[in-house]
Amino acid sequence: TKDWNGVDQIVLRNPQGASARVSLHGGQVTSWRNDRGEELLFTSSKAIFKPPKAMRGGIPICFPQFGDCGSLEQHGFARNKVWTIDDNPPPFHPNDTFVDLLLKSSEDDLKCWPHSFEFRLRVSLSSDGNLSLISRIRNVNGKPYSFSFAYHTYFSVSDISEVRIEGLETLDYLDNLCQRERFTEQGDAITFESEVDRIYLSSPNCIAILDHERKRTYVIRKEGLPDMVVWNPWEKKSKAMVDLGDEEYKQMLCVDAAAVEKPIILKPGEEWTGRLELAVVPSSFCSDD
Ligand code: TA6
Repeated sequence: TKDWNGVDQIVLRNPQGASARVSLHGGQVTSWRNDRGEELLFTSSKAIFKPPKAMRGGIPICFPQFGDCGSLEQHGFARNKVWTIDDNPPPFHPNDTFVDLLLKSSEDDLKCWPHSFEFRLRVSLSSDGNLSLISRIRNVNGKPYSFSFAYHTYFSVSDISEVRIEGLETLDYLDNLCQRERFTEQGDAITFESEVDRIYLSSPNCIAILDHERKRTYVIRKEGLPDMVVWNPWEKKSKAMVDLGDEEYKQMLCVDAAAVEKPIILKPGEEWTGRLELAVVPSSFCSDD
């Protein structure tokens, strides 16, 4: 199918009826639904489905820069590019439905970021409805280089004031609201009563978002991505954003598996892999930490 801009998008569906939608614009996941058809990712009603910005919602990919601490545009250029279907994909798991996308550095990219890469993204939906994204980034340049990265994931929540995150207690974080000054989180689960924009460092590979009202827990598993970004713009910032409704901050929470504090370094010919796996369960559940 096509997206709102005539750019191709791919719909994945498992036999139980769960689904996911991926746009070639940005390689962005724009929808993930459980087998009851309930949408699990937030998309703004004011989202602008037009380049050169990622649409507000789903899972934009931030590469090769996270944020604006660098020479590139905010969150890098990958989210603004039209990706292609990868016709030479890596091996796969037979029970998953998936799509393989590819982004290679263009002449334009090389002018602002002179490091050739091949970025392979697999988005898959398992038989139990879990969504996974695997990014493989290869240095096809003659010299080493580094990058930062994030799966900027907008979760749909019932009411931001009622949700909490478990798994980030006692960690150090960089506060984007204070020039990335470093603080230490106290012992309690994270709750929300004002704007939050933090990069939690060296976080566990499994954390959970508990949505009490919906009796829903999102379980986030990651590999190769040491940090976890937590963002909610709250009231004032939402009003200043053209592509977010004034009240919509209440229904969204961004929790991004990321590599920000320590950039990923790739030698010539080397490949890096970063995985994200999302599941929804009725209660708190993290088995492998
Ligand atoms: O930490 C998340 C963040 O970098 C915030 O500072 C915030 O502005 C957000 O991402 C969204 O960025 P965007 O460029 O998509 O508007």
